[in-house]
Amino acid sequence: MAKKDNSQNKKTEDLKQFEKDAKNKVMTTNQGLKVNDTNNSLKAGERGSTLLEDFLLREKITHFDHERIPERIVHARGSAAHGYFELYKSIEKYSKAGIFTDTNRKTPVFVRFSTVAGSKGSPDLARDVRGFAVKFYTQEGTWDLVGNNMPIFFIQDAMKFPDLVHAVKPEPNKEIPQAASAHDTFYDFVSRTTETLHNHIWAMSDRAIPRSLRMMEGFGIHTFRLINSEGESHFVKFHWKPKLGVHSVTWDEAVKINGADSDFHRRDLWDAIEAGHFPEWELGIQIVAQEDEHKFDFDLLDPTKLIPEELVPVEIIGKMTLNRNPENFFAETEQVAFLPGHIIPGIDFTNDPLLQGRLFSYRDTQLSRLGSPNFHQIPINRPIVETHNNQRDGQMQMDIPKGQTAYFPNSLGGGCPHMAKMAEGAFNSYEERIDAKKIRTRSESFNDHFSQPALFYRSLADWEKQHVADAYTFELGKCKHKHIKERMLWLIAQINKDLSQQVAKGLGLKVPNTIEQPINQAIGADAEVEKHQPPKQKNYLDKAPSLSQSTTKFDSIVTRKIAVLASDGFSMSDFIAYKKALEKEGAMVKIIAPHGGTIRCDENMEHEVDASIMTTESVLFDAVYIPGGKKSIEMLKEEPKYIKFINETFKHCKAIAVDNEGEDLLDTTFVSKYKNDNAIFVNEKVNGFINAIAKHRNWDRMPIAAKVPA
Ligand code: HDD
Repeated sequence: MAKKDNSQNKKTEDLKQFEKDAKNKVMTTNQGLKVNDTNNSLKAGERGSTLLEDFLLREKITHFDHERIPERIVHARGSAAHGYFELYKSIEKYSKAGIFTDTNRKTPVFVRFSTVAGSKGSPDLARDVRGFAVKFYTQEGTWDLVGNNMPIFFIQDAMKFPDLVHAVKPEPNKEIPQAASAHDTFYDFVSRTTETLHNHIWAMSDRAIPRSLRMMEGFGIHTFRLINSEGESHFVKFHWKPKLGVHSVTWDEAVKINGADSDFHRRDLWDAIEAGHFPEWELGIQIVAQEDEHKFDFDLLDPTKLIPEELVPVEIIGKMTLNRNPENFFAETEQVAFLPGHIIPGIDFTNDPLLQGRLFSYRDTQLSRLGSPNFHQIPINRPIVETHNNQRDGQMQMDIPKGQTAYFPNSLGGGCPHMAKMAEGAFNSYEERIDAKKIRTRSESFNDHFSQPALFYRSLADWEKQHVADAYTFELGKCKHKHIKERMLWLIAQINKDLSQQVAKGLGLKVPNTIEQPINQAIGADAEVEKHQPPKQKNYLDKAPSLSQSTTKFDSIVTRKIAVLASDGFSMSDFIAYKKALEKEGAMVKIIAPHGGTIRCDENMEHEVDASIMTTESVLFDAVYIPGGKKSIEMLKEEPKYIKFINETFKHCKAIAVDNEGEDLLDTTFVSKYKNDNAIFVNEKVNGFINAIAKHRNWDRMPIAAKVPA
């Protein structure tokens, strides 16, 4: 694989003109004045007071005082990267967009991943939805696909977004808890807003604690439209499929990773790109013909519903590669502004009421976050095509629009900028026929809140189901109010009775037979409540295997991190055989020694230590290998943290391989009784170990792993 991709694209070139490099340059003020001392303020005498005259001090301090901008109201914590999108095949029968018809294009993209609830400095492994926002710098203008790593959303109408966010964010009286949904206000809201239950069960699944940002799917969520050159519309759902498959950590790991390396995901993305392991996703589309709008048992405009791939297959049409880290976090990752309203000819909106509200919210929020209607002029937000219009002035105007006129129509400016003809690629909205009453209500077709959470749960593998039960038990266990937990138990029972019983047991409660009405209070006061009760579930599909992570890809160990536990005297021949084979497959091999610096193998060669055992934890690795070497193993046995390291690796169902005396170390751990496990390898060839790492985890081990006291 290529190491670093320095290839240019139009956006990279555009950004270059704004980059600044201080290498070999003299320090100046912002006015270009050369600075001789940036360490001492101007004083009245050596020990005297500082003078107001000190413009150097004032410039430096004033800038510092204003360095922060408001963090995003949601999705504050994020990481981003540059890359490009390539189309495999034209879909001109559906869309006239250049990006969907021209297979010779490499469209530059900037992608920002995020958690939702936590603040900017919150840990990466919170149980949360992940944002997956893609900015396509196309030749027809910028298109933003602002999605998540789950295919549905919590609410059906944008009107409820502030309620949802206020409920999940830290409670307003005490600002607790940070980056966590496990608290009363969230479950008070969820238990009274049954439309949330589908996204909620996804959030209780392993999808909410990804192994890597590079190992999660992305979804546009809403049903959008594709418009072809005949002006015909097809409904579309967008999917991003990661080349590395969809993989997650366990909750116990997530909690520990947050302590060991709260930048785990951010670091992983950065390191992978720096190492030349460029993350890749394929873009897929689900197409529904205009005339099939009403053929489903759910409403295509309801963002709490997905179209199972088993009903409408996902057609793969292209690939996105992320190949460059940002130069500056603030300038790019923090200042990038995504707006679902940024679309291009060939793509259009539907009447999904959540999408419609988003079209307002994102522009509005950038005004307070970035402080000016000129936020589109910030380098990362600039389109790669020229822009001309009569919008003028405002804070931080960066352009210098020339001429006497700033209105249309005009004669003094030669009628410019003139309006684009359709043949020149102008945008026009899909001419949807509308004949309606103005009405504030929720469509009855949005009422079924239980069929899809139940389908999701039915479709999971047993180990995934166990994780969901554990997550509900944990989250509700953190709630203080019994009536909220009981409401939740009753609602979970509508999804699956066994699941609810399991959670109730963990909470020490009983699943109630009824709960006080109305069930869904997230509707207008005069709405007919009966219509919003959990209706009879519709079983339009027994199972949708595509929803389970057990059906993902398990064919690669690229970028997997393997801890090698070793000290002075470790066996070089054991080590080198494993190292070579693992690195050939793209894994990263790291030596974890009792101390930093270097260690010597039994062939008396010096080896760089990647981390001392005191500075690292097993949860930061995917698997463990222990080479032989009597002296090395005796030293490792002296350090109890190695025992913890191995026990935890076993607890988290990861692969472990040992050679020769390495087995003695294994025998001092919990694993000694379980060496016949499918992902434990004692004196075996490396191939089995590699396959076990590619399988991600040995989930069959879960019942035994649960007993590890670590
Ligand atoms: Fe949102 C940010 C995704 C519903 C209002 N949202 C934001 C980001 C993502 C999403 C990925 C971060 C973008 C970035 O990295 O800068 N949001 C979604 C998805 C939704 C959704 C997939 C439903 C399908 N959002 C939604 C609604 C509203 C908002 C219904 C308001 C009515 N979202 C915002 C926001 C944010 C935002 C307050 C905060 C920062 C920003 O926009 O730029 O306007």
